Amino acid sequence: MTAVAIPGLDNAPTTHSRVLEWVREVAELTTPDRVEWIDGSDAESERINQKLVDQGTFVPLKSKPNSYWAASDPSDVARVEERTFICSAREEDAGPTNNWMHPDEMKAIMTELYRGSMRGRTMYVIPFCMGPLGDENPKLGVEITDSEYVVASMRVMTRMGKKALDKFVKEDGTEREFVPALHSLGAPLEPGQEDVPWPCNDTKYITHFPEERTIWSYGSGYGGNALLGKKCYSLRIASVIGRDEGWLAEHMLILKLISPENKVYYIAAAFPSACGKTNLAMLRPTIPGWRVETLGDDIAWMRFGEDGRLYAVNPEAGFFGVAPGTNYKTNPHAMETINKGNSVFTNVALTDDGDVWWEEMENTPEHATSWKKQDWTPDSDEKAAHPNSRYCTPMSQCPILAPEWDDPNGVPISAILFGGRRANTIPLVTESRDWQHGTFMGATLSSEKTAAAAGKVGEVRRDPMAMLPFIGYNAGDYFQHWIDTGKRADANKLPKIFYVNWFRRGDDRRILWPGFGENSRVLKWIIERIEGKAAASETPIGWVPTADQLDLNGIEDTPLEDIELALKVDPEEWRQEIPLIEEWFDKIGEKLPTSLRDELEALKQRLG
Ligand code: GTP
Ligand code: SPV
Ligand code: MN
Repeated sequence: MTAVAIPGLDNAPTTHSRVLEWVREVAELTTPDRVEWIDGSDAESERINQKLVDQGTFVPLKSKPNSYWAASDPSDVARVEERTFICSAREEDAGPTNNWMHPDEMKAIMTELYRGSMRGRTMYVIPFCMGPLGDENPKLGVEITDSEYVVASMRVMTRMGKKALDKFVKEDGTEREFVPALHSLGAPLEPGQEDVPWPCNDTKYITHFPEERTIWSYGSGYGGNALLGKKCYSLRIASVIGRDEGWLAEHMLILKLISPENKVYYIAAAFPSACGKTNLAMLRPTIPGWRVETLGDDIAWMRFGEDGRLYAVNPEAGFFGVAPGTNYKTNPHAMETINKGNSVFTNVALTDDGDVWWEEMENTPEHATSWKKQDWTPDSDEKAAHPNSRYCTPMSQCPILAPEWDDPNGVPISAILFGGRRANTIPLVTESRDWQHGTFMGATLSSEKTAAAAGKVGEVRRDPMAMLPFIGYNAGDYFQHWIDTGKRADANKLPKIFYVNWFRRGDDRRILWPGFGENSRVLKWIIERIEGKAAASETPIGWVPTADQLDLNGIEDTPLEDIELALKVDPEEWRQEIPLIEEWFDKIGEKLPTSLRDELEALKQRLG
């Protein structure tokens, strides 16, 4: 085969042979006009941001330094679960919850899509590292993309560029493994053709080859579809690696809770997309003396340390947070983080004075440009910001960032929370009886669908461990992996598992629990349960506090009846839940661990 001369292709700042081979292979297939190797420098970032401004993708904000507004194509606003595939060699390894196609068949289809797909564009090669660079075994990747927006976002969300590439070849010359992650917008430009601000393609594929640990993404420029270090690598591929190596890759925030006595506890919590991880991770406690620091808001990798405790690391370096609902009252720390600048805002509204705005933020403007680039006023019928609009901002700017956030050893987890968005049935907080029962809680987690993925919002679906769209293998095997994890440590060293629901509603649809900073009252109860200090009531579903067993001192504007309703365990509602759990377990099929069937039977018995 004759080598094609593509400017930049030969400027590789690495000797890593597989990187060089793969980049050449992709360049020859996608035929970009030029190749750029991303070093992560400030000068490079300025140049790429300027290109995004010139293309009309970015509008610089006047109110925040080095920050930009972007509006996506209205069809490209969220993850596309229907178009997301786990292409394991055997269908049963993808399991009943994933879309599957044979790798050969998928590669044949996608190779034809990629052929010439970068024509007229620049192909960027982004070396990146998920998790601390100081890890003795850093988790490396290379994303190839033809999107400048992806380059700018990966700079915020990951440790990337030269500092990551330096890890690819060890001092003794051996080459480390990395995850090749290929992304194309699928929007080639013919000579003379004018570009659009948000190129993408109606045909979309978000594809994972778990045995090869590779990712191929096509047609979307948005978030979890295109920033391949995030959901594709750190959850779908990492969950497979974790299964094989004995650790967990989870859709969890990591927070540090400091008691009035200065005792430190680390908590990990899994809530489905747009169900409160970022908000809990940056919580400002309303109870005196308690403090929270943040380590991560979306993903946790957890493995056992030498002391037998489970340690968590956040693989990311930025927050890709839901904008609507964020304000100085609900999440002041997120507001302070973004106000320091260096952020990208996608699908929020742009105010006339060059700032961003979204629903429920303070200072509603009299006029703004909506995410659809239309005139917007408070009287408009449409929302100013898309419900899944996002800010992309560096973690390092968070005012309550825990100093140990970049520690390769991670932090020892005392409690794991599972939570969903349920209008009924699920009480504010429930303590599991033990790890197996906690795994049952996670495996049967349910939530109303949100705008974070394309499709109908509001439908209740099972979202096991908040990982339904992110488990890279058979969900039954994943549950077994959780059960096995609990057997690998002393029960007293394992995190205790709790189930929370901030979203229970009264008859008039009002949310019963005030949430946000007030969730610190629930965290306090959880810690005091671990310490053996707080009281709880035994119920058929686990240990649940009554209102007088929670610290409600100084809680404002919330009637006691509402709190009692939020805490209520209604056996009738639970009896209605049982067939839904049975249906779900039937869907998982023969790989469902028998221990989880036993838990279901035991729950039925206790409900009578
Ligand atoms: P992803 O980034 O999609 O994974 O979402 P997330 O889990 O980080 O959710 P996030 O914290 O961004 O919250 C999503 C929405 O839930 C926002 O609109 C919040 O305002 C709302 N929310 C978060 N916490 C609470 C809470 O305690 N109570 C209520 N009522 N709403 C909340
Ligand atoms: C989620 O949907 O859970 C997110 C946003 O955190 S995305 O990066 O699009 O996956
Ligand atoms: Mn998420």
